[in-house]
Amino acid sequence: MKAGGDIFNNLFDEFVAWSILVFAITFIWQMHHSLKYRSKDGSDNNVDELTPGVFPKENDDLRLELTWTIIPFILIVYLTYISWGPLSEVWTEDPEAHQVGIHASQWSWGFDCGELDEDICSISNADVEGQTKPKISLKAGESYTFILTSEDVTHAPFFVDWGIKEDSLPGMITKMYYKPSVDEIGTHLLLCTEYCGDDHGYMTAVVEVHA
Ligand SMILES: [Cu+2]
Repeated sequence: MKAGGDIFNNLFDEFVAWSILVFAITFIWQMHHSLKYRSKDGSDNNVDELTPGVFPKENDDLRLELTWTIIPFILIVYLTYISWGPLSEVWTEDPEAHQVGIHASQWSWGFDCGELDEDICSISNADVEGQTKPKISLKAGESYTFILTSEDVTHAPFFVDWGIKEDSLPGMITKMYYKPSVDEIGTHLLLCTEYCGDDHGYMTAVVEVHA
């Protein structure tokens, strides 16, 4: 299963596409020129008459310098702009959202459905690779605000299939927002993505989305 919801996967793909293009323009072009224009045996190896320690002012080209400053700048501004979009998937707070507590401690997760209806939020256990782990059931199409707390050190719940995570900090409340869709009906894994000690790797839980 690919990690991250569609919106995050698309963003990732776009970053990879731009990275390949920038890599091709810079490294491959540079490598090609380094090989093509190197001096041959027996030829004059200082055709540009360069003097060590002296900047070759006559080779200066302001237009070229502006081009390689402005174009990458525009690209960076653009990539920053498109990165903002998905943040609202994680941090927008829907006033209608149901509040669900996720409490972290070394090395387990605890869920708190409060006074919510069984259908909206319920807690049970699930088997994850032979170990009993907590399971929370949520309803597709409902909005949830997860209230994150930690008992001891910094943890970070990561909803692997949805691509969202946030730090859980001792002495501080952080929040995460999500509205599971009908396409996400099924079981999903919740992991800890902030190293928190010996059993960090086993700090898992199951999130079930039902119709
Ligand atoms: Cu951890």
